[in-house]
Amino acid sequence: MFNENLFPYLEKTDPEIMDAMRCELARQQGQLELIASENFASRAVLAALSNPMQNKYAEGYPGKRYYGGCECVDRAEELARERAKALFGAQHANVQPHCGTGANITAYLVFLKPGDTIMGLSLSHGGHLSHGHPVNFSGSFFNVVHYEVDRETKTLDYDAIEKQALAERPKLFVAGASAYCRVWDFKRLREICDSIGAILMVDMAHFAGLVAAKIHPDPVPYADIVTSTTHKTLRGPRGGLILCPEKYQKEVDKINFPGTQGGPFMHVIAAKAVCFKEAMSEEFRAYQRQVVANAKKLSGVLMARGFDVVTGGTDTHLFLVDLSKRGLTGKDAEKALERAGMTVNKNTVPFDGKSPFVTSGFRVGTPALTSRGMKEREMEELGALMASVLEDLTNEKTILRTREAAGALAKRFPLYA
Ligand code: DSN
Repeated sequence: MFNENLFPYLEKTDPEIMDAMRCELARQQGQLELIASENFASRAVLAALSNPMQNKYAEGYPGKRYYGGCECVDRAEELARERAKALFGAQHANVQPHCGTGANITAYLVFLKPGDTIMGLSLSHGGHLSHGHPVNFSGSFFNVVHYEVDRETKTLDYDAIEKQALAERPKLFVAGASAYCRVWDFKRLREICDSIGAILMVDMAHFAGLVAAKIHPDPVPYADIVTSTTHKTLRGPRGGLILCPEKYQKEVDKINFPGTQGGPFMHVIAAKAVCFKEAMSEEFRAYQRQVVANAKKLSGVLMARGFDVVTGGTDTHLFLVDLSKRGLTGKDAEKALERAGMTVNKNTVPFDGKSPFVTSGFRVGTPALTSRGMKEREMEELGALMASVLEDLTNEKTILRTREAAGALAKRFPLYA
């Protein structure tokens, strides 16, 4: 049937793109990937992404499409929906959003009209652009009130959030973040939302894998709507997901298509189905436990070397290193670490005085390296390498020596080899 090795065709038709792809593969294999939102999908997920369903138009939903010939893709979408529902214990799943922000756009439009008030975590305190930042659609369509973390503990202060919510009375409250490393109290947020008649939306994009493995509080029983991506801790294809109770099913599906999207990416939906199946396994749950254990270990090693980790540790797959006391910027740290074979991203820390292009810190995540099989022992090694670069950021000899050591560590845990 279908030729499983497609690369010779790409090589022949477009050697320049083949070369760029080889370059990226070598980068992923040779570098230590610590970007908290990235991961390495399984070969099964990659295979599903490269399948002929990509050729199929299937506007609509299984059994109710605007095109003929949808019987095979219907099976894939049904499987994806049913698996997502079973994995997260949700009454309804929409697996069509192309990305997390797309899922959020749909979620907002199910409940809100332009000009309504939303309340989301400020970007500089760990929130996400699509939670009301002025440069994003969410910030220009809606009236936005931002909550922040506590100045002292750098964690969420639910009493302060309640006070602010009572004063501002948002129509919708967004929980979730891209750079917050502690768990969320969804029950308390539900109570706050109930007291003002607000919708509770949870964007679990970052910690969805942890929720699936039942090692993070579960938002599904408390939220009116849950959005996610499928490629971060969940380790699937790039894409979005929406979960909701049955009572919102019709509206969610209608706003997603035809409301905000056109034809669904059926090959990506097939790959999402594979991802959800993988996430139901005991192996996946063990993987998620290791992701968190690795993040705790790596942050511990850096703290033992004298680095400030925001909130003094982590409950999840990520943490933030605050360099302000050392007089370093996240921008310089990111550059030096990259040259030393470790990929992180600069990130503002709460109450940061520096711009998002410079920042006083950087974000570290362990999902990708844990997918390569690394455990606490390797986190010790990696923490020592990171610290040696950060302690002497402009020392070329250290950078080159570390680059070699990082490459050797990567080689011991082969990726797609
Ligand atoms: N850009 C993602 C992250 O890095 O957290 C969120 O969309």
